[in-house]
Amino acid sequence: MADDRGPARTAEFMARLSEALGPKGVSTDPLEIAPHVQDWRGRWTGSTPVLVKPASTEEAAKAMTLCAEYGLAVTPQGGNSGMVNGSIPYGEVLISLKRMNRVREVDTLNDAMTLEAGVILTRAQEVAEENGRLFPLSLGAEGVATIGGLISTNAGGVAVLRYGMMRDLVLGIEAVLPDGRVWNGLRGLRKDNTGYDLKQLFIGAEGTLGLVTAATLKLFPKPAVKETAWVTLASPQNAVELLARAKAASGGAVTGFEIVSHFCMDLVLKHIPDVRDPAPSQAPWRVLIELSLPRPEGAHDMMEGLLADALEAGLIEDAAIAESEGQKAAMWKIRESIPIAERAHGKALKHDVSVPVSRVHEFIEQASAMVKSMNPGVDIIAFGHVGDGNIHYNLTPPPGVDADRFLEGEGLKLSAAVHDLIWRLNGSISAEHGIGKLKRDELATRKSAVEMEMMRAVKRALDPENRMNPGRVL
Ligand code: FAD
Ligand code: 2HG
Ligand code: ZN
Repeated sequence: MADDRGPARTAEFMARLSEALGPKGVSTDPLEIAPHVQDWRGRWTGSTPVLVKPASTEEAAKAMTLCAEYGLAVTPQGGNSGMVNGSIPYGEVLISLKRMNRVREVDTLNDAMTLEAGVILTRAQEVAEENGRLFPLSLGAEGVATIGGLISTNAGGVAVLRYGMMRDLVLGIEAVLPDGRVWNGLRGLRKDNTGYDLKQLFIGAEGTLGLVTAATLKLFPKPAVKETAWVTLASPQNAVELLARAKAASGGAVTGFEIVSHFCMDLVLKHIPDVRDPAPSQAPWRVLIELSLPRPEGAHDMMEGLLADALEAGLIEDAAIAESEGQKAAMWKIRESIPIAERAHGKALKHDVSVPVSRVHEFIEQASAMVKSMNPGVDIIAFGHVGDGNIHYNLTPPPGVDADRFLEGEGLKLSAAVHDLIWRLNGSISAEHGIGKLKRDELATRKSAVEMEMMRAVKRALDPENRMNPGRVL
C-alpha cells in the first residue's frame, strides 16, 4: 500500500475500513482477489492490498473518505470486462461496485430508470422489459459489464447507430468524489441548461474523476418486431452502400449493422460450439442487418424488398433472412462470439478504431495492404460496428511466433502504422473501449497540446492529488 507513514498506519487504515464497511465489505483473501486483478484475456495481471466492496453509496463514500485521509490511490472496478487495462489495480485500493446492484426507481411516464452502478447490463435490459420498455445498450459482455463500468467507458456496442452510446442514454449520475463527498446528480430531466453538464465529465472518465455509484437512464418503446438478415458481399464499400439503402428503405429503422470478415466467420465456426453458417459462401465479407419496427405488418416484406434490390444492384451476393427468434439469436451469436473465438485463436493486437462511415472501406483496404506488406504472416481479424464507422481491426501473430513477444515487439510497429493511417483518415484510435493504461502514452502524442491541457485541468480540479485510477487516460 503506497503509504510512507509505515505499517502501523496501514493497519490503522485497514481496521477503520473494516469497521466502516463490515466483514462483507472488505477482503484481503488472495483467492477472492485473484479474478479481480487479471483481465478477461489474460494479458495483464496486477495486484492490490485490499478489495473494498461497498453495498451502498454511504459505504462507498466512507471508503473514499478513508482513502483520502490516508492518501491512498483507488481503482474502481465493475465487471472487469474492459479492454484497455483500466480496471486492473497495480497496488491501488480496489473498489468493486458489484454489491451496489439495486434498482432504485423506474418511472415509465418519464421513460427513465435509476439503477446502482453494480447492476449488470442484462439485468438493466430485463428491468426495462419488465416495465414494457427497452433499454437499448447491447454488447457481447452484457452478462458481466456493469452500469458503472459502461458509463465510465462510455460503452458502445451493437445498437449505437439507432440509440447512441452510453453517453446518449444517461440522464443523471450520482458519484462519490475523490475526497469522499457525494454528488447527487440523479435528475431525470431531458432539458436542464443550468451551467456545465457535469455528468458528462464522469461518462468516459474511466474512473479517473470519482466513483459512479448510480445513474438515471433513458428508456425507449419496445419495437414490435425485429427483422434480422445475414448477407454475404464482396467488399466493405458494398456494405457501406447497403447501409445507406437500408436506412432509406426502412425510414431509419436500422438498429444493427455489423460487418464480419470471412476469416472471422471461420474462427467462429472453428472455436464456438453449435454454430452454423447462415449463408455459406466464399465471399470475403458478411453483414448482419437488424431492422426494428413498430408493427409487424410489412416488416418481413421490407427486409425482403431491401435485399432483393441490393441483389439486383450487385451490392450483395447472397442473403438469409431469419425466420424465427431462434434463427435471429443464432445470427447474433456468430457476431457476438468473435472476441471469444479470437481469444481461442491467439492473443491479438487490438485496434478499436473509427473513421467517418463513408471512409470505412478506405481504411480497411489501405490497412490490409499495409499490414500484409509489413508482415505477410499476420492474421487480420476485422469486424464490428460498420454502421458507426467503428471497426475492430485486430491482428494475431504468424503461426509459431510467441504472442507476448509479438505484442511487445513487432506488434508495436504495426499498431503505430494502423493508428497513423487512422489519423490520416480523420479517425479515432479509441472508438468505444477507452484509453486505460494501454493507450495512455499514445493519447498524449495524438491529441493537441491544448486538448490535453484542458483534460489535465479538469483532472486537477476534481482529483488534485491524482489518486483516482492514476496512470489511466492521462
Ligand atoms: P470494468 O472493466 O470493470 O471497468 C472499466 C473502466 O471503468 C475502468 O477504468 C474502471 O476503473 C472504470 N469503472 C468501472 N466501474 C466504475 C465505477 N462505478 N465508477 C467509476 N469508474 C468505474 N465495449 C464496447 O464499448 N462495445 C462492445 O461491443 C463491447 N463488447 C465486448 C465484448 C466482450 C466479449 C468483452 C469482454 C468486452 C466488450 N466490451 C465492449 C468492453 C467492455 O465490456 C466495456 O468496456 C464495459 O463498459 C466495461 O464494463 P465493466 O463493468 O466490465 O467495467
Ligand atoms: C465487440 O464489438 C467488442 O465485439 C470487442 O467491442 C471487440 O474484441 C474486440 O476487439
Ligand atoms: Zn465493439
